[in-house]
Amino acid sequence: MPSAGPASAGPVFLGQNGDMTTQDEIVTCFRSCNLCEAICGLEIQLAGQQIVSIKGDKQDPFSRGHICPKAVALADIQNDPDRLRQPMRRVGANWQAIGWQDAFEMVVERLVAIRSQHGNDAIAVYQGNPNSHNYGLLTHAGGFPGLLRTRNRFSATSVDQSPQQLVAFWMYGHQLLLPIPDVDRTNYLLVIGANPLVSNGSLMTVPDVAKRLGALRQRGGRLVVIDPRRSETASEADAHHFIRPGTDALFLFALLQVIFAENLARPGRLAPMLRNLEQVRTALQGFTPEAVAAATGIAAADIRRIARDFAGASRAVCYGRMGVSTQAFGSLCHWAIQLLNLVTGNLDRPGGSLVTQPAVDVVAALKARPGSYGRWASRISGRPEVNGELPVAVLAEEILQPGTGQVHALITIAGNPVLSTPNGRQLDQALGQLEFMLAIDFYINETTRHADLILPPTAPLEHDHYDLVFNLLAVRNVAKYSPATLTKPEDGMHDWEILQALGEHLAQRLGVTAKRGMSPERLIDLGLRTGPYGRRSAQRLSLARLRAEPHGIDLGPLSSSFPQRLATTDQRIECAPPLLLADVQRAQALLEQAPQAGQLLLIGRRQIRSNNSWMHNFPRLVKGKPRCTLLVHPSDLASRGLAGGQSAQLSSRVGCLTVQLEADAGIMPGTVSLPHGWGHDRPGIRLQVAAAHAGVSQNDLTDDHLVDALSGNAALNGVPVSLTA
Ligand SMILES: Nc1nc2c(c(=O)[nH]1)N[C@H]1C(S)=C(S)[C@@H](COP(=O)(O)OP(=O)(O)OC[C@H]3O[C@@H](n4cnc5c(=O)[nH]c(N)nc54)[C@H](O)[C@@H]3O)O[C@H]1N2
Ligand SMILES: Nc1nc2c(c(=O)[nH]1)N[C@H]1C(S)=C(S)[C@@H](COP(=O)(O)OP(=O)(O)OC[C@H]3O[C@@H](n4cnc5c(=O)[nH]c(N)nc54)[C@H](O)[C@@H]3O)O[C@H]1N2
Ligand code: SF4
Ligand SMILES: [Mo]
Repeated sequence: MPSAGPASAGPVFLGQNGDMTTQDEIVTCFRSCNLCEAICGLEIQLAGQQIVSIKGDKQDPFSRGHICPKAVALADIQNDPDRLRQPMRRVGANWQAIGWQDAFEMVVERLVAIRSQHGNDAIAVYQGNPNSHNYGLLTHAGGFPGLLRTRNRFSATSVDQSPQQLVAFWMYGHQLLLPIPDVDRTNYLLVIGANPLVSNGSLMTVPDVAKRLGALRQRGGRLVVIDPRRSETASEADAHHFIRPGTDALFLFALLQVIFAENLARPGRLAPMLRNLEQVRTALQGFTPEAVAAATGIAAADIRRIARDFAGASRAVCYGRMGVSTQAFGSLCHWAIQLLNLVTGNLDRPGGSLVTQPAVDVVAALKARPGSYGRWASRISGRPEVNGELPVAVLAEEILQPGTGQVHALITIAGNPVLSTPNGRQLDQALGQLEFMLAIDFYINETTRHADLILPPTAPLEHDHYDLVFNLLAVRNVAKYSPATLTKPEDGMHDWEILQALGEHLAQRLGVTAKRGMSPERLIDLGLRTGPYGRRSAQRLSLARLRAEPHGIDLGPLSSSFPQRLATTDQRIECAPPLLLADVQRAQALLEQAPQAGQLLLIGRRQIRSNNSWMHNFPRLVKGKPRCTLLVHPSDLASRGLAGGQSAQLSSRVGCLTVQLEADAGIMPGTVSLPHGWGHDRPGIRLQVAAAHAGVSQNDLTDDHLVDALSGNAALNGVPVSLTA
């Protein structure tokens, strides 16, 4: 099994800048790392504008000095010769630098022309993962993209957590009322389809997760992991059970069935807040452990024991992420996870799962946007809109298939959908056919190489930061403001400034008034002052107050807040949202499908030195053995006459790849695993290091037709594949 690498890296000295002068005084700055959800505190030493070292900030009350090997890559991004620093316009196969004003005018001219010829929906927008990690992109997301008034809005949400938001909307009344596992106080953590020791937590901001899981076990708590691979997290658990990919809904339903049938349900103080729990009990009564054992691959006795232990624990929480989101039953899985926490009285209880109370109350700010479903549907496949977006699995067909409403132009903002969305090869081809494409990004990569124009924002250390999203998802209530570490280059623009300028140009052209918004910084100040720890509270938080606390502020553990925080009209929890209840039938059908002999199901795997698709251009993160390997169980290799170290053909309905095989007894027989985000060997990209460590793209095999039927979220896990010499 490939190792996860060190959980925390010591200080790293970054002496690769030849122009660093010894005369410069060393200055120490503090900020949060914004690369992943863990928001680790960093201590950065500078000599002038040169980064001397990046290490964990021991005084950050939340991350306590923890960092991972990616943190030092913030310096690599800063110094990367491939990173774009000025707008680039494509002329044939070449790129030409152009000025910002010319670029903005070109964008507006092209977009307005396409819109008047083909209508509003002819322009699609795709927003990638770093949007959530860059607060200016969030505070200014309404302006320019909003002015386009297109129904073809897409984002990485639909290759990620869309089912979780949909379930939260239906059960709790708001898509962002996401209960977070209280890992620091629980006594039983059931992890299903997540690998926090590598991902550092997701929809659970939990820096230093290894230490926190260690503490759980030290206080006598149990960690139980359900995963088709003995992941790094599973290796540290008290118990790990292999599960056949995509069958988790059955397993979770069986846990609920046991809890109901054995009268172990104890919703406690939640009882008066619940609507329609009885309907759930009735709908799930056929899912006994015995009924689901064969399909899931988990013995009935194990399922029964997990149900009893979970219900019997003084404080327990079930937590599921990518493995149960990006699969064909993502919404059912996340519904069942909420129900499990709820019926055992662990929802909204310390040591269970609780919604947070962040200093900038994003849920309150987005009160008018609680969520939505099916207000419109995609043109070709008829996939319903979820929270204002269509599933990105349909983007390629919306570009490729002619007709009224066809997409002719695309704007990508901090995204690389060619490598990150299902059937990426098809999207790659579709992008080549657009009339116009704009990318707001600082790399020429697999996606942006198709753009007519790339507008590069400042690099992470050149702008300030406040975590709007991850404070909302954190296992403690915390707040921290990170001022810019480095000076903004003279001709540089921040992401939010680019959006604002584009919005102003477009508004002017359309003859509408552009709202010149406040800067992100001022918006945060306002949010802090009017928020739960603001002027009407003891803490009196403001931006000035946070500036004076460079390591951040701890605002305490999560606390119970239901029914007050519930956003449903009657402040009750809907246990049986009708569309979820109806979808149980689909899971029922899964029960009857016996696993086919010899069939292989493809799943993904994250690696500590990767971050989705965009951090393979830094030598320190790609050095060592090639990591883009296909993990195969030795018995599956033997039955095909294959061996580890060889290469072989892996194919799915949509594509075929030559992959490097790696024998691994830690993967469930019948399952194979390939990491995503690789495949940097395409012509025209400008990522020298990544191209030399290209690997293959898992999403050339994932299938755009495989989605969770309810949410349209891509089923990136559990893709049927065949493996041949
Ligand atoms: N098969 C498979 N596919 C997956 C996944 C999986 O597990 N398996 N995971 C999915 C998940 S969870 C996610 S979130 C998606 C991610 O999908 P995407 O967001 O589409 O892909 P990223 O690799 O995160 O690409 C980020 C892009 O943003 C640029 N960028 C980085 N920082 C900034 C910034 O501050 N501003 C701007 N303007 N640009 C920036 C980078 O150069 C890069 O081009 O991938 C999904 N795809
Ligand atoms: N180092 C690193 N950290 C990251 C990222 C990264 O790319 N690299 N990406 C960030 C992002 S955008 C996100 S969304 C998070 C994701 O955070 P996680 O969800 O914790 O990360 P994954 O590694 O995708 O974990 C999914 C797990 O589900 C398992 N799995 C696959 N299919 C199934 C299934 O059908 N059932 C079950 N029960 N399990 C299954 C996989 O084996 C894997 O262990 O990580 C974030 N952190
Ligand atoms: S775990 Fe995430 S936030 Fe922490 S240092 Fe690594 S990339 Fe940055
Ligand atoms: Mo993600």
